[in-house]
Amino acid sequence: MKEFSSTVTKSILTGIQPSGVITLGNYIGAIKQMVRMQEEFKSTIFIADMHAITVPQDPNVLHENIRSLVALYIACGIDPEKNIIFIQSENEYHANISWLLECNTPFGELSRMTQFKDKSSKNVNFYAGLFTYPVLMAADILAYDVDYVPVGIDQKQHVELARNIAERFNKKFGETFKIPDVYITKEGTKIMDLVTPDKKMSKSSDNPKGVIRILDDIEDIRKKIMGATTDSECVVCFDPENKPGISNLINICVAITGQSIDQIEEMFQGKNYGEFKKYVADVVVEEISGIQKRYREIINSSELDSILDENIKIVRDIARNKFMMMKEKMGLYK
Ligand code: ATP
Ligand code: LTN
Repeated sequence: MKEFSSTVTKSILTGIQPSGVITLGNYIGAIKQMVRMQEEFKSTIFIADMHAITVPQDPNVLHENIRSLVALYIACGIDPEKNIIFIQSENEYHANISWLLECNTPFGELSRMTQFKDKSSKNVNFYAGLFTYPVLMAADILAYDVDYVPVGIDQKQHVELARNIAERFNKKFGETFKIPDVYITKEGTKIMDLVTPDKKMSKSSDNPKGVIRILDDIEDIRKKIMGATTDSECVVCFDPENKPGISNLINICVAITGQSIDQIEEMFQGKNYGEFKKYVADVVVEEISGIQKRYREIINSSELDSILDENIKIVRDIARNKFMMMKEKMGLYK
């Protein structure tokens, strides 16, 4: 059993889809934040592989990505001693809970999910799972009675849905779930695509030049940053509306170095964009090189398997209890 320090009382849970190698955006917006929070919270972090199959995946690539993501979590600083790390599909109770919740989720409420509207508009041949996916996300969260769900702003609506589902269920069937709060990363940490800085940097993007993946070749990372879209002004100042490219690079620096926006603007007063980009590339490359080195040490180790084997037992028990409780309250046979 994981030993948490006695001062740690509140809990957090988050998941990332293994829909590709994680990006600098996922690292800054989600993982780095979990690393910070692991000192203060009972932390659970999982690989949302059942969410990844809501859009078509190549089975071999998906399989690789799942293990790789576990190793990346650890390489990025998620401490297996302080976190329960597991793979969602290894705990079948998530899907079981999700079905019971689906039968208590109004169709209209799901139709309002903006991520569904976005993703379904890109492809006419989408599947039912893409529509019901936020309910599975609610199940992931509600199974564990967590206090906070740290996610980027794009996931806020889904956590709010989980709260609504839990409140409605509690009212209808009696107290069953803790109502979780969304924990949003700081405003500045939404990392944008380097080529089209009005779009968020995303794992599943089809423009490789705009996206930095944590396992990219180090020289390619440098090139991508040096080639990032900027503007014609040549002034390093934070203005997301009029200077989205430069503001995005400033955000990246702030997140990695811990400097303030003012400090960065001051450092580059009177300097050109080439010098600024070189600095950004240096800090990013230094951070990512360390992660890649740790990743190579972990990816094939048996330690990874032991961690997963130990953790799945813990989370299956917790989720199973919640499922049995729900079954009983809903009048299902048990
Ligand atoms: P996909 O392209 O498959 O939708 P994604 O890159 O958007 O993937 P998710 O798996 O949806 O990433 O998100 C994992 C976590 O990373 C979430 O908490 C999300 O809010 C956060 N995140 C994703 N992209 C960014 C970004 N560009 N900046 C900051 N946080 C991000
Ligand atoms: N839907 C999220 C990943 C995710 C998640 C969760 C995050 C699945 N289940 C539960 C927090 C809590 C995404 O696409 N980023």
